[in-house]
Amino acid sequence: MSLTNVTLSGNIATGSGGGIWTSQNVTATNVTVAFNDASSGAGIFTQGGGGTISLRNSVLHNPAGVNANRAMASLGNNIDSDGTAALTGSGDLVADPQLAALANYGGITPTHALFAGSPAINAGTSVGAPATDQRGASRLGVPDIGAFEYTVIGYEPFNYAAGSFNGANGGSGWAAGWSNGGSSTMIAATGLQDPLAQCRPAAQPRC
Ligand SMILES: [Ca+2]
Repeated sequence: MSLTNVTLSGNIATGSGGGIWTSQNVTATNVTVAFNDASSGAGIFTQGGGGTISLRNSVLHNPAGVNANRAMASLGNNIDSDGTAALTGSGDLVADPQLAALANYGGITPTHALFAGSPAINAGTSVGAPATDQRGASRLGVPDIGAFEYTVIGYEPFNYAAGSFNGANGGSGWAAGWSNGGSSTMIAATGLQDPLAQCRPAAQPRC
């Protein structure tokens, strides 16, 4: 069985294998297996003598139990939050992936968004990774680990180089300037015109 861009979340098994129970080979690429529960192998349970689980760019985070009941094969760049899958591939991490709640973050199926600062961000491998995430959003730069690609929703602070601009209107003028240094704060000063200037005899005698 092959899984790509799949989230397996919140499943409960009374026995073993909350997220996946298998006795066959499984290859998981950019899969998130999270918050599942079972007495053995809350995330993934592999039947003894069964197949091999091969993980690439995948997240295992099932704090109600253990992520894996036995060691799994790594194709690189996974997060196994409790280390029970005993992954030894390049880029494998034992860390909290910092997953947001399962919800609709776009696309047609729920996903676990990544919080800013998640170690999954830009920590995957591009080798064998899909061009989009589970939602259909493009992978940005280095692929993230798991089924969700981190994207900033809204705006980010931005910097301007320091500068200024000036203009003139009816002789009174206006001026504005801005400063850099980590914010988008704009500082402006306006020189208001004299409202009676055009009514003065020299400019418009009949006003
Ligand atoms: Ca990325």
